[in-house]
Amino acid sequence: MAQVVEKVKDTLLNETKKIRDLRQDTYDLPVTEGMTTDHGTAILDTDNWLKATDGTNPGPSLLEDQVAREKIMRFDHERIPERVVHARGTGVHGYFKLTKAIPEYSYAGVLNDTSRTTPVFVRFSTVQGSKGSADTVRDVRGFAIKFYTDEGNWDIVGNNIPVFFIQDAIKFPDIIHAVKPEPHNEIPQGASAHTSFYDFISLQPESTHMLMWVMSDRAIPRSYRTMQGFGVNTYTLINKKGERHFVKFHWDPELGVHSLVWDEAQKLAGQDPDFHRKDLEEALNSGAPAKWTFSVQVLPESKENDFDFDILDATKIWPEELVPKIPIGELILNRVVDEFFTEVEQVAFCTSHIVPGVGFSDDPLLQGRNFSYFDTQLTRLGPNWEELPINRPVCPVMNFNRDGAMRHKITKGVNYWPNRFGTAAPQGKKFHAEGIIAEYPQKIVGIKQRLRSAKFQEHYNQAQLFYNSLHPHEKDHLIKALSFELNKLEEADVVERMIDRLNHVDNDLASQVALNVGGEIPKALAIPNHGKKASGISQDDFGSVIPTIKSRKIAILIADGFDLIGYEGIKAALLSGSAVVGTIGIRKSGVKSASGKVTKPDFHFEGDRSTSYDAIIIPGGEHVKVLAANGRVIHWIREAFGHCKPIGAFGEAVDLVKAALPLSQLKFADDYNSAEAVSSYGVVTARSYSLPSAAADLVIKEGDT
Ligand code: HDD
Repeated sequence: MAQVVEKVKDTLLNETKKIRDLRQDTYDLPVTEGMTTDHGTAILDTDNWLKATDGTNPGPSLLEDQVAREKIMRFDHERIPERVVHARGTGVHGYFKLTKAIPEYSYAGVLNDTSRTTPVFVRFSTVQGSKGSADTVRDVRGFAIKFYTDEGNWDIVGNNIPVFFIQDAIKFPDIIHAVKPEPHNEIPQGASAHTSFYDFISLQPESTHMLMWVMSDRAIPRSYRTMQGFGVNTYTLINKKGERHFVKFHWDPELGVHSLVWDEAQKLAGQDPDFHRKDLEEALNSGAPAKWTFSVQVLPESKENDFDFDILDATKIWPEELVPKIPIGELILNRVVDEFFTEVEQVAFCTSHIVPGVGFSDDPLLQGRNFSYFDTQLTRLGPNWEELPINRPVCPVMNFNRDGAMRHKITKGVNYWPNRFGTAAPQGKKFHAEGIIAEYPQKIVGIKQRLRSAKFQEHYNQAQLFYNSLHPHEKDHLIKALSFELNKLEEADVVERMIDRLNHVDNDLASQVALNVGGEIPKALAIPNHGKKASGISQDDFGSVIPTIKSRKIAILIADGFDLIGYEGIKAALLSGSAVVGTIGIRKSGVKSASGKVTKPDFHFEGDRSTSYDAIIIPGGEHVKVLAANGRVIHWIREAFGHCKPIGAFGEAVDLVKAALPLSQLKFADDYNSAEAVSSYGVVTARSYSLPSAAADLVIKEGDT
């Protein structure tokens, strides 16, 4: 195992070493001569404030102590404003490999040169919660990627959901004010189940499609590594002939799309608020890079009006049946950060950061975003934020922007253009020399008005498309999620408006929610629910079988008297599949096997929970008597079953598991890869992965009944 991690780390370091070298950063400076102040003078004592003393007893502390004052001052000013949205997140390094050049669409180097390894940085995030909120709340997940390309930084600032709540950026402050904690009591944190959010949504039909996605399992991902990424907005690509195509960007995870179950997500938010952050770190450090396929959907300008929706409307998808996805590259995330604040807190993305060959569209949401990101960094990082190591391009930067707080670069020569030295932007020369058009000469209309096109007025077709495309168990989860959320609202008229809104999607959906939350059961509306479905919406389309146990977290439960050979065999089988194994014992100080050998578990039963694991396995041996008498162990088994997780049992442990679960509902899985399971909690989900063929005598598949 260790050698795998070292090898992986070396490869990764080389691939993204370029960035580090270019930044001449002071990584891991050895503190050989002792500590210094920020201004470089030796610190002789960092434990005692300088005081007036009588040689034995100290008197008052002296203000003149620069060492102490500097240390306290630096501490007092460590925090910068958190992001106004997406405050909670984590980020890692990696690289992008183009697998298919697309010169027919774009002349961008990063989309044409398959020999390149483009370093990237990706930050995943939630939206509503503040910086210290939990990872596993129900929320959209940010998926922001910075490509450090040879032609400049390219930021695709996406989400794990392909559409958005609003069509026009001007509504963004409203939707965020509505979903963030309410101004009178700053409640709730990390949740949308409150009146102001649904008051806004129920008055904003354009949010209906996005609401379906946010109430589906997409909003409680099992891991950042098992969610899709979408650029959401419509951009454009420009080729060397000056032809323009509309484009949408997609990231599909190698592991498939998988979610937690809601009961699990809520518990994890309390038991392990850093669950997703840890999952990503453990996976990358265990030698399991996270991978996505990068695809584009491309539309020639001539087809802009061929659809019953407006392709510039961010509340609509481009169904893959109508505009196929073209896989063109691979994103591999493989290196955790060295320091969270300097890399993750200070990384800054801008939708307006595109590279030549990529362009904007008139998508009104994108147009407004282009202003907002560039503007918001000033509050968090100041005008020279692009000189910070994590934001600095790896290609030459040359312009006459100068000064501003925290300016790092020392630039010789004049600070204006034109000038007597004739210095011009080197990149501009290259493009002009090759006759490449950097800005697309788009024809634009000229009447100043505040309006939206007719197609922007339609809000239900795709919400119905989404709901129709879900599997029964996914619909069940969505109904339960909406029932959970609306149940928390204090004002009946907001509940009624929401039921009416849902009724525009599907009468059965609205009726079940109404029944659960005590609203009026609505009559079916005349609006046609065309029943159309689209691929890429139900999670099962992505293969509910996670193809590997690599980086999956698996718990082995033991107590005194366990079968040592069985235990060691199971552990070796899991580690050989690069799983992350946790041994959970009756005590952490040491558990004795039947043959008398003492094993030190990673956690004791009170110190960790089944929610942190993807499966549990119990070896055989006399220890089952001790386990059977431990209520926490029985809860481990039942909770894992209730969350539809595989439970493996060997020898004597088979009867323990059968006793712990509602036998009448049990059927024993004879294969490990079933796709759907009903658990004793009535939670139905599709989630499975192959357990090692360690020939468990009994495998309870994902809560089989
Ligand atoms: Fe945004 C941050 C994604 C709409 C304004 N947004 C932010 C982040 C992500 C997104 C992933 C976190 C970036 C990071 O990790 O630092 N935002 C989206 C997506 C949207 C979207 C996919 C819809 C398609 N955003 C949106 C609109 C506006 C903003 C309409 C404003 C008009 N977003 C911001 C921001 C943030 C931001 C306020 C806060 C922190 C930051 O920019 O750097 O400018």
